Amino acid sequence: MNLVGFIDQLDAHIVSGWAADLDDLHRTIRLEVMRSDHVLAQVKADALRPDLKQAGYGDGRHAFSYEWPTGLRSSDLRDVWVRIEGSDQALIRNLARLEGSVERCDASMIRGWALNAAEPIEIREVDVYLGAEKIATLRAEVARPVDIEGGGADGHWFEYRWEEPPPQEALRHVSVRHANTELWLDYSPREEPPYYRLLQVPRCESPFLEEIIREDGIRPDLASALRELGRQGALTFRIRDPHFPALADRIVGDLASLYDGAPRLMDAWKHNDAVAQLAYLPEILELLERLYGRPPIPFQTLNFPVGTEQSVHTDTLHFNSRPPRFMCAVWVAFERVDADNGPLFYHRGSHRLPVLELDDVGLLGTAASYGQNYKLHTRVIQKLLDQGGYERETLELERGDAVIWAANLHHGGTPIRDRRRTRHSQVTHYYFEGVRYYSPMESNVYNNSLVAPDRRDIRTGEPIPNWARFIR
Ligand SMILES: O=C(O)CCC(=O)C(=O)O
Ligand SMILES: [Fe+2]
Repeated sequence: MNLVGFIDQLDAHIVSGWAADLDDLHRTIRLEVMRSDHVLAQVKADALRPDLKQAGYGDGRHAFSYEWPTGLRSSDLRDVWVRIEGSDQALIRNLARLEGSVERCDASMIRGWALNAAEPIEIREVDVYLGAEKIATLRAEVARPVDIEGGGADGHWFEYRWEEPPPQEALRHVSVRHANTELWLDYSPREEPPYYRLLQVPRCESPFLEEIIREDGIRPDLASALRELGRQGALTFRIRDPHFPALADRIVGDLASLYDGAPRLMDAWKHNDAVAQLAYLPEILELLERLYGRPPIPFQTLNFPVGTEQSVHTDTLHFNSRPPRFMCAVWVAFERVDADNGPLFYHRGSHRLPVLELDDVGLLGTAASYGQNYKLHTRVIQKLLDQGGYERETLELERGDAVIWAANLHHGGTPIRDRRRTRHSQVTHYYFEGVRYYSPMESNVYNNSLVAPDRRDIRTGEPIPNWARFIR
């Protein structure tokens, strides 16, 4: 869901406005008119507004209005808000000019200011997050702290003091938004963040990796894993979890009768617990968080009984994000993979090539052109690789070996030489917290259409929040 819309009018007689889901403009949004915590009315945003149609919001049927049956005192109006039914996501006032900034975030406190510049007497609330968890809601209503000169607005400051000092690492996962909106506050502390934290790329892919390793005091073994993944685009490791052998056997056994001749089974995690457990094995999640600098979210699985013989491709064409490249695959061997049963191949360092989405190669995504688009895209990336410099590597692995590959790594499956051989394996795809994810095969960034199917967190089955936050 990618909400747009506003409250255009709110007075003693009426509340009205519009709301639409940019990801699905045919959808009708159901809203609740609220006073503080009480639902006053339920309304549908489905009335026609020609200006919305003209502006490209589908058929323009996205307006709502609600007249107070008995009128409303103006003193009550400040407690009125409108939210998406059953959620805490609110529409903001069209007049609102919400501003704010986090000015300090360290081991003693988080401090900043927030206001509605269109109505400066209004007191705004902010939600403070640590990663995906909301840790506080604060009123931005205190005077400017004495030690801050200039900047910010007097009387609109908030302050959060930690009960216990958080680990240094956690401070980078703090973010603050205007309460109940998707408007995140800028982060402009008095001390500017260093340049290597401004760049919103996975830690392992940062061109400033050496600075990060030095400044964060990263341990040598993690540092060499980061360098390896950063340079090659792939990293192999051994799964140590004592439950792995039993899980692998269960997966192979449980799925055996389900392939029915198909070369792969998509999203078996939905009905098979062992597949799901492998996707969120703690050691995999921990490693990915260290390598990417954000917590991973497993969202898709593929199980293979035999080699895929898939031609060279990049997973960024299927799953990308803003900021980009916050997606990766972890491929796990359930049995030995050698030259005969179709090992994976990849091109060393090819993840550093530009991410090419459909529009980059002059194509637009529609269901009808899927196969043709895929073919043309493949032809371009194949030619880029042919220009050389990206040595082809084949991954021969033992049971229990795993490989992480970067979102834009150019890879595939080699031909099977011995058709009697199986190649039981599972790949899990991960997004990372606080990114806007989408499927480039169905999207068009120039048209502001980032389309993502319903993506669920394999750990919970819940939809994965789809908005971006900066992490510094
Ligand atoms: O397992 C293979 O041979 C390739 C799998 C792959 O490329 C993928 O799942 O994205
Ligand atoms: Fe792939």
